[in-house]
Amino acid sequence: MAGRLTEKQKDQLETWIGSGPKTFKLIYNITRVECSAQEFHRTCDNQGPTVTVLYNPEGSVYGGYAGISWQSNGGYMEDESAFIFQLMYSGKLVLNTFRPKDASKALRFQAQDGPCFGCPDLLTFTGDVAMSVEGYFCLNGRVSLNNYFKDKSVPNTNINNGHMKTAEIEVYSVNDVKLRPETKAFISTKKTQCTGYIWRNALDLTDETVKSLCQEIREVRPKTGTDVTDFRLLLIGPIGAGKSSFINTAMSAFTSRVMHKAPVGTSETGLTKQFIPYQVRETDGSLLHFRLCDTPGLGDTSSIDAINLHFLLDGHIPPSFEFSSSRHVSAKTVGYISKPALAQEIHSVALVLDASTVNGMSSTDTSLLNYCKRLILEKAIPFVVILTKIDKLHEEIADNLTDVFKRPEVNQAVEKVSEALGIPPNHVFPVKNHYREVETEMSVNALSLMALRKMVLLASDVLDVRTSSSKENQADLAVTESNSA
Ligand SMILES: Nc1nc2c(ncn2[C@@H]2O[C@H](COP(=O)(O)OP(=O)(O)O)[C@@H](O)[C@H]2O)c(=O)[nH]1
Ligand SMILES: [Mg+2]
Repeated sequence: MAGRLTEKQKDQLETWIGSGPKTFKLIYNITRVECSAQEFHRTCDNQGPTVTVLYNPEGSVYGGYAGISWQSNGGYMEDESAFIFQLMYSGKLVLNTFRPKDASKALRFQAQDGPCFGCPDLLTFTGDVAMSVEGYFCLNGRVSLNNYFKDKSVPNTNINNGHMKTAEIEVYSVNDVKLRPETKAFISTKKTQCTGYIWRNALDLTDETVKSLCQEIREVRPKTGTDVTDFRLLLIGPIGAGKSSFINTAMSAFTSRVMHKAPVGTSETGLTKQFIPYQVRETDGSLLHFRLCDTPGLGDTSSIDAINLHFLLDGHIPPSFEFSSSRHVSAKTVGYISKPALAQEIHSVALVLDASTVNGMSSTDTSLLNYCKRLILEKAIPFVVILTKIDKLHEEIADNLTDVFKRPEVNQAVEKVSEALGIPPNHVFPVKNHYREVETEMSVNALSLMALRKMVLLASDVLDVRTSSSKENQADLAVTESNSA
């Protein structure tokens, strides 16, 4: 089950915890379960390290990390690794950690308390707290730094806005990603470089990985009450890069048979002529909560250029729309959606590139791709790169994908794209598509699911921001209207 904590916030917490790659699994939250110390201890005791996160109505996000398991035995526990943190204050990014000044009472284990750090420096709640009619919890805890945690001269009110009214508390269990010994050694020698790249190194391309990635992706869905039923994930890239093949490959991972829904092939003008948002089904027929949007090729002479891309990103283009290289889309184009709903906008984009061609990319290619990237980022849409055809980089990769993250050819292609486009290596996903296989391959599935998971998670983050900002706009509008009435 996905929580409110964004991928970026998890990355930040991982850095603060500071002992390598981590997974975050939501194990308790007060809106789904109840705000009850008994429930908290029932689900969170003996679960190893955890992060507790509070979200208040003003958009402040703060909490605490416990490096050892919660207990209900009534005592204090020393924890050098514990810290209190803030990630947002009143909707703005504010990053702070408050480390113990005396770690001997870093955690308090009272059965009648929710998560409690210090004596108390951060007490979430005691006993049971009911949800108010407005949907908030007026917690009976407090923020009171400078007892057992340093306050770094930050007033408590600059963390919790001076109150404990809270929309949500989440507790995540935090686990080390299991690294193979050679990966650990690699990390310690290259610690500061491309940690995300190494992170992927940690995942074995096995049946188990595929199952858990499928489960993770299945659970990410748009919040109820937003009118959005699925995330729109857009694939763009040069003709023949493997966009349509990637869609088929990602679909295959959920059905365990090779899918051929999106037409694939080589042709100078490209086989895909239309914008098609494909729905993805599982073997039992149930729909997943995203659409993979296929497009014709990107480039000067093909039909998607920066102007058409602009309309596509904003949601003006209807499904099955056929682009033409001789005419740009405009407000007069038949089928043009003049006021796209949030559900029709694009929520994340993958630029698909053929890994075997990245070394020969001309400066014209690079500048067009950079232009598209800037356009996408200007619209605050998250962006990743999918590097297809890695099997073409070396025959050993074609034969065996399991060591893909250790292959220098793959590393070099990732670095090259990361440099050319100015994006971090952990946003570049090497994949091989099913293109000649008749049965699905686990390693192929796993790589495509890693890319898909990132796209879905980024889309989910962006939709949260867009829905909260459109709510704020509506509230502003309501105020303006009532003022002018
Ligand atoms: N070797 C190899 N060929 C691929 C891969 N992905 C796609 N192809 C081939 O590349 C060609 C173009 O693929 P397609 O998906 O139609 O590209 P699109 O124009 O970007 O949609 C097809 O012949 C595919 O079989 C891959 O990962 N490895
Ligand atoms: Mg295509």
